[in-house]
Amino acid sequence: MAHRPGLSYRFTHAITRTPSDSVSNGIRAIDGGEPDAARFRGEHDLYVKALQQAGLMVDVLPPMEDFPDSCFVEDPAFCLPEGAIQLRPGTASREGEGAAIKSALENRFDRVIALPGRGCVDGGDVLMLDDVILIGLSARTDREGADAFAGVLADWGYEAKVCETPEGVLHFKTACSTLGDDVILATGVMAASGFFGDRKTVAVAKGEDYAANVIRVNDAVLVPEGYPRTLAAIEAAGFKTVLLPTHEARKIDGGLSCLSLRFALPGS
Ligand code: CIR
Repeated sequence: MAHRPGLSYRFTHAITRTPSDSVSNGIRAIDGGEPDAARFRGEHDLYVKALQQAGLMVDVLPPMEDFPDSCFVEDPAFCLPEGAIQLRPGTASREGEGAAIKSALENRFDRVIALPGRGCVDGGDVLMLDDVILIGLSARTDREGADAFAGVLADWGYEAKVCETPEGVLHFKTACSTLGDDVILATGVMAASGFFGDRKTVAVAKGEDYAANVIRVNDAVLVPEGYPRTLAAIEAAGFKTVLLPTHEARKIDGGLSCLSLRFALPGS
């Protein structure tokens, strides 16, 4: 696909969803205690403000008690300037989140389609770069889903590559992020994977793997607070940073990218 400078970080809009009270029952690999819903909503408010300060118009959707993980809106959809794709998250308690976010997508996009077939894709497994979209196979994203998704992207003029998310990593983007302009932030395992070709990588500091999930939004990189060595590495690479608390999201394996869908609408 043609190189589209800024595709991966120049955005005009975002969609988020306020954490529900049921977020305390969100899925987690290791039980490190329940997130507190009120505190989570406080952290979420700061997150929305940071997106607004970075220049985005943010749609904040109401909480959905039936879906404890529904504040992680990145997983049930994927957005491009041409339209949005309603995905099928690959775990039973989240399957309905795709249908639940459809009307919010339709408010912003003329073209909204559902992932064809029966396969599953979680948006957390999709890393959009400026010249390729990487799709990580994982416990949530299967081959059928990844191939169907790559087919839709090809129809829309985008090249996708399917990769194997390293063992023990929830989502592809749990272990890497784009900082924009061909610079990738990655854990040691991810950096060694070969997925990024000759792009420059900034290393996540040892013992700070959680900090691999950051988001570049226009001129700023939003970084979780509490990971000073990774923060210093990002700044040393020349990026302006904004720190955000993600203590409650972390308890249920969530990070900064998971909490929003970010996109650029033509003409805005
Ligand atoms: C889950 O396991 O689905 C949620 N507790 C966390 C989702 C994190 N989403 C993401 O990395 N994109």
